[in-house]
Amino acid sequence: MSETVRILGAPMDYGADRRGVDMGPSAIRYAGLADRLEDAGVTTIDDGDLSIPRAEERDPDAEQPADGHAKFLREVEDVCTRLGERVESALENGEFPLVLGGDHSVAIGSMRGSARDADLGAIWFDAHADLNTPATSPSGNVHGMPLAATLGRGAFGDVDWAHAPRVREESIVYVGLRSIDDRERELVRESEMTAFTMADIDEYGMTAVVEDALDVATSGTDGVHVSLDLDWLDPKTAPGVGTPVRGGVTYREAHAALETVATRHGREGVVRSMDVVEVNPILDERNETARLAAELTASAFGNRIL
Ligand code: 6HN
Ligand code: MN
Ligand code: MN
Ligand code: MN
Repeated sequence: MSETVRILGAPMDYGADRRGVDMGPSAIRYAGLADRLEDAGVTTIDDGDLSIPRAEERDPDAEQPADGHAKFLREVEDVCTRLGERVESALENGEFPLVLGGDHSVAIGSMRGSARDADLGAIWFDAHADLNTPATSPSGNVHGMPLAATLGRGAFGDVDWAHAPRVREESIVYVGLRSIDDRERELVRESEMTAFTMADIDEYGMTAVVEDALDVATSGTDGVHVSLDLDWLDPKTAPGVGTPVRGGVTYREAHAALETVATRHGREGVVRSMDVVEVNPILDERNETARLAAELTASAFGNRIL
């Protein structure tokens, strides 16, 4: 029986400074996501997009934590609560929830929904650590905070919807880290998370790194969430992102990584949920980044040459 993937669009841009990521879901669909997934042998159902008020209609500072700054916190809360429910019901139906962002704060909702009935590990394919709390964030942008939210750190400890108690630090693995804020560096070092930086990929090779990442994220968990931030790739390959960082993953390394995920998923069914985030069509060149997002997602389900 083939796997059924439920596509959930979350066109949210509250968490990032550069407008345009709200068009990510459309661009990724237009780039052929469903066809690529069908080529990979899965059945797809498209749930459409969550309806999300425009940022201009809202006050970013309407509700703020006592210490620190997290813009549009109330709006992110609303979207992630609704998204988490959709993720959860897809899993209850025996489907695989695939969330299309939107900025990376959508992952708070994906992970919360996916962890409702399971101990969840996570693989974070990203240039960034996304571990700031409202108190450490240099920008106040929630897309730099989804892991802190998921872990209930700092002010997020008081925010019920944000915390996903069934995600433990030691089950979270970074792959491709290369841009960390000073205070965030301390947080990563002091944490129980595993971090594979770009230097580790240079040294050991992508396939070996992702094999190790999967070992860590599956150990003692019921399944893994894969979070794919397109700024993980080098900006020459994926220009359509709001926070590009040079020295990123190449086209071939990226495919190798997701194919390694697919091999393991095909054998053991270890992946429960996934999100694909931070595609910004306004900054993109001829929808290249969205096309890459569609291709890489299909690779995660085993779209191979032979
Ligand atoms: N992303 N560390 C920076 C911040 O503002 O907290 C950048 C975060 C980027 C987040 O790309 O998902
Ligand atoms: Mn990110
Ligand atoms: Mn990033
Ligand atoms: Mn809590």
